[in-house]
Amino acid sequence: MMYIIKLLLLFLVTPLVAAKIHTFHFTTSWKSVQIPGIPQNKSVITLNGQWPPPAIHVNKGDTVELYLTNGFDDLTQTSLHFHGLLQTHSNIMDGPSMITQCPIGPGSTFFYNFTVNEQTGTYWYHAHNGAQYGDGLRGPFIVHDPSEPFTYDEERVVTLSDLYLQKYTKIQDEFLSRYNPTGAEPIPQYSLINDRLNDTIHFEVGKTYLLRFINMGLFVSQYIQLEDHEMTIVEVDGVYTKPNVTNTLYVATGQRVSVIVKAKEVNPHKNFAMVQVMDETMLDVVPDDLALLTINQISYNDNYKYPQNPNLDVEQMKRNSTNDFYLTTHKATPLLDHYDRQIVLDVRMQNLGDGIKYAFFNNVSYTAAKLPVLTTVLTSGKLANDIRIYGDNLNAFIFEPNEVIEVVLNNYDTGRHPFHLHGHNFQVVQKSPAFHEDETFPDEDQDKMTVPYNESAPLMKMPNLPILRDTVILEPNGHVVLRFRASNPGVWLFHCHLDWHLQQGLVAVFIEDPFALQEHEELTDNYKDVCANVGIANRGNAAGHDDDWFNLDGLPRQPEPLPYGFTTKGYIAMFISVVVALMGLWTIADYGLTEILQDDEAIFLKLKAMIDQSNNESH
Ligand SMILES: [Cu+2]
Repeated sequence: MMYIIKLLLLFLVTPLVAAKIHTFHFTTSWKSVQIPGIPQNKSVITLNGQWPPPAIHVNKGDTVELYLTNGFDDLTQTSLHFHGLLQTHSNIMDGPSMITQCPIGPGSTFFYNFTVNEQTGTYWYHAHNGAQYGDGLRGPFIVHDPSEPFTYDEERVVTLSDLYLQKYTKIQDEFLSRYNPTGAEPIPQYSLINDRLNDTIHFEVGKTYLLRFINMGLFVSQYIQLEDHEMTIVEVDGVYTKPNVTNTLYVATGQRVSVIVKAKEVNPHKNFAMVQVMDETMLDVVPDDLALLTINQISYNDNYKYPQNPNLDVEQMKRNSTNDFYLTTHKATPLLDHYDRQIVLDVRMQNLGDGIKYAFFNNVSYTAAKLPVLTTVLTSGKLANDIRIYGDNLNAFIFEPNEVIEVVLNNYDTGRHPFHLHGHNFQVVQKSPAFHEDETFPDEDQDKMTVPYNESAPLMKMPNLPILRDTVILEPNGHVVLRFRASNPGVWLFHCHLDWHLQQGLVAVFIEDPFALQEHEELTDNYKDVCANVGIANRGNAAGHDDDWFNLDGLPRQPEPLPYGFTTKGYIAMFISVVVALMGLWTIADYGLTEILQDDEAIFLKLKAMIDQSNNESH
């Protein structure tokens, strides 16, 4: 009898918790829009003619079926990544172009079909094809949880981003140009919040709110502070944390932070400022007309006055922002107390022989192969765990099943880099502060200034309960150490989420348990059609060969190094002196000037002659 009752109960309960399927049919197109608060028009990528793209809300365990059709009329290619989702047994749905799929060409449709399984919390989706998401193809992806370890009355999604008025391809071309030899990152024109210049968040007296902050920007980290309201961090990157009270958040591109905020218990008879501040240390120059700080409104009543700048001490605010290294997860996840495999990645920025500044892990600047890496894994049979078939320009690493991986990142660069791993949350087991942040010194001194990880004398005590997340900041001239278990077969990208650096090649490819991946996944007809549409083969090694898997003739490679005897500093000094001599002026961040220069082939030819001559002399 008991059994029958149980069965009946099960029958009654099951439909209530049944996973839902969320189906989307999206077609991309360009459209010039007026973003609220921004005086200029901006050409953005719309989905079905709409911008901004919709926030996707699902429940734990739900399935997403998303048909993305390339409707661009200008040969723009695309692809979509669901940032933070582990895609267990659905690596093929992860999205990065030339890693787990071909770019979707005009007229072609890629079918993204996956289940979110056990994950909950705050995620986002974005184009993963060049710096394309900067033109607006990105949106929140929220996984609701019936049993969250905290309570609140209402939630608000708050997206932060930086806005460039020019089209991403134009900025990308000028950035990766011999006329930008210092690799100065393009400076955005505006900060956005919820896809407008300023936003109002409505609070009601006595209520409690969950604010989900997502930095969907291309480049700049953002500080957030609420006037006269306390924030309690309860989630980072889809991982619940022990409650942590703070008054300042620091959110790097790719990162998410959710906080609980209690509204005032009695009517305050005023509204409050929510201050958003760009991390200006990331900018090579701060143009006069760039507003680093914007004031948003926590409104109790729209008839109250719009809040003024509460005159924050911005420097103090920066010092007070929460260091995620000291957060702990809500569900105790003990330290992975050893590693089976250590991967040390030294981050450097250097010019190659074409005069362009590239980014490197251990002197390799990721250069996309001829085929998506997943195609090579799934068509190479027993050779899939032979690193040679992937070529030597991907920064590819193959992981054995379930080994504990330790990734050490040493920053031989003065920049701040938000590193993101697909397919995993990693434990942050070391996170150094910045070193020599306020000093300027030549590239040649990087080795002296950088403090790499020293395993025999770690800077911090190994945390017993380390924070888990999917995007972590690597501080200037410092280091971070990350650990995770290779228990999710797939091809997973590891890259800087400062998207300009991704374009410069700051990328590694982790090929995790390739034989298990072959068992679980196969190239679908849709996958192959999308590749065929853009002329990419569906079988072969990194150079596209499938007759001899070790033949890498024609492998796309990074350019040759600068000529012998040429330091980066020497090259840039010479470049600048030539340009100054020819043009009479030079501003590294002046892309208007760059445009004029790019037409002037004569300058480059003269430079090249000087390099060649100098090269001959030095041999
Ligand atoms: Cu970076």
